[in-house]
Amino acid sequence: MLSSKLLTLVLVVRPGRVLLGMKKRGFGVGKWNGFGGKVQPGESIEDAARRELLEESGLTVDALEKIGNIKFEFVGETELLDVHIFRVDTYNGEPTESDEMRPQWFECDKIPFSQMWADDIMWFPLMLQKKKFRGYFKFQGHDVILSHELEEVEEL
Ligand code: 6U4
Repeated sequence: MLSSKLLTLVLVVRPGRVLLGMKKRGFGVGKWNGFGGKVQPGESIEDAARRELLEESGLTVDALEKIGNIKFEFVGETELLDVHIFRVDTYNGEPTESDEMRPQWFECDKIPFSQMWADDIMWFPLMLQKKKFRGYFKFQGHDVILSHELEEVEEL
């Protein structure tokens, strides 16, 4: 039985654009990704998402919309990553580089999927259309997806 670790991932969207961060250290270093990280003990998933967004991008938000939940298995690891994904359309502040992330806006038709986690190209179109989804991805190393499931859902 695999145990699981709760994580958050926040995508900030403006009409026709999405904000991504270049991960400068830690898990996923060298990839463009949303903002997020581990949920701390005693913290709600949504509070963790707000905290990580502020720490990594300098932005604060009122409303976070739950948009997806994906579980990631890495072959050889005993812990699943249970990633709760949020979409944000209204925020306060200006994106600011942190020790962990370098934020940059991308046009929605120029998202740098070749420099992102391999699963992103499958679920970003749903996220951009505000469709909710659940998924499971089994990775071999950090680049190869061995199998996956992805479905649109009404509720998360
Ligand atoms: P800290 O505590 O900051 O040292 P770190 O090892 O850097 O931790 P963290 O907390 O930033 O990792 O969390 C990893 C982030 O990567 C989370 O936002 C979830 C996200 N993530 C993990 N696997 C992913 C995947 N396959 N696709 C994706 N995001 C993923 O789009």
